[in-house]
Amino acid sequence: MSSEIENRLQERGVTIDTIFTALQQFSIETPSWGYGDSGTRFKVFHWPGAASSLREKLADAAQVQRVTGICPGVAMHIPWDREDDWRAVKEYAGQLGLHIGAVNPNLFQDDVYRFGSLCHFDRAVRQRAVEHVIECIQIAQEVDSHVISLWLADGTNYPGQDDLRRRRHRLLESLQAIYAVLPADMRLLIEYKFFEPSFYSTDLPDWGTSLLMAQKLGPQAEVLVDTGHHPQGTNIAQIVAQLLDEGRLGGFHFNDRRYADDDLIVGSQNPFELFCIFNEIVGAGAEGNANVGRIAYMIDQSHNIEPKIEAMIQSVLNAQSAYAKALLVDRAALRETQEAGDVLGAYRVLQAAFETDVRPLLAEFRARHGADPDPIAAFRASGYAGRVARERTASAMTSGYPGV
Ligand code: PSV
Ligand code: MN
Repeated sequence: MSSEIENRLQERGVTIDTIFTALQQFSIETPSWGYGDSGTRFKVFHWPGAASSLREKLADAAQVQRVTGICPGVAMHIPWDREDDWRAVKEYAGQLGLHIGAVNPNLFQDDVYRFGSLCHFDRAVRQRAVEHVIECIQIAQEVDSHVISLWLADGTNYPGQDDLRRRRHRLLESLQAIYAVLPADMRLLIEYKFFEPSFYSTDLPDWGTSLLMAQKLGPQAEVLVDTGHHPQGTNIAQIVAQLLDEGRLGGFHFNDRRYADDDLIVGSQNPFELFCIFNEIVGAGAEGNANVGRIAYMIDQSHNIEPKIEAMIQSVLNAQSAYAKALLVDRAALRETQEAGDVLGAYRVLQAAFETDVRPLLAEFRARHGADPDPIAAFRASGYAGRVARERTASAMTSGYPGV
């Protein structure tokens, strides 16, 4: 039980119910592409039972929701998840207790995008890319999603390959064409990434560039922070603080990394960084920051060597745990120590929260809200993974699917 935490909270006049209410408001979207086969540049290892259609991906996502209770949304990538009947998709998701979350236009796989999409020197390619995003806006409306999440692979590999300022002007013009048709209840999240697939320049390399674009577009445009998209040593918590202050933190793509955009389980490599990110959010929320309530929390991971559904569940648990720890930070003590110039004291306030074992608290929270106290154990016990490995392999064999 969480009585130790409860006693410590009581000393500060905080009830456990306040913490549970905050936890109840925290949900995190899982990505459809995290359930299908994926690989490195060197090899795609087929995972037995990996989902190969949007319906299968939704069925897998429903398992994550069933055991965690905080993942009702599923992000899609178009055209990877293209379907003919979007109303049927919405209904099917609803039957599974899910809804479609962010719609991600894919602007990096068609041959015409070799030199970029929204920044391409050829107007016809830019137009095609803009039209694809507009199609995604229409799909989002059909499935009742309110978020378009935009990441560009645009950039250059060599100095002189293209004119950097012209590329920037083209980007803004393309984004303006998209923003002009964005429905009033939809947000455009602009993701950045400092390199890859381009290696000399990337058109949206950092949060500052995304923020400038968002500010030029209007209030429905916000910045998306993918935790794997920064140079080594970047202080992501500080970026989060700045975006919150500007009211432009649209959402997150959570994952963890060590070297580049590794797509590892969020919180597996640097749990303290994740905690520090949530600490900024909870701190801003406690001061009434209006941006906090509309942050779209999403996972962006593709697992190659570990079981995909379990890895997704573990990621959700890690994020929830970091958030719960941030909720336990003694804000009054933090402020007091900060303003007294007590450097070590302030750090120790954060450390006390970070080192708290929140597992009993979260188990109790889950039990109260119809989820399983131990989601990974519950998923393993369900036999779902073995069942889909058998069923999907059988149906793939009859359909001649070459991946098996
Ligand atoms: C690009 O690295 C990215 O983070 C974008 O969010 C894409 O949508 C996603 O990965 C999947 O390729
Ligand atoms: Mn991403």
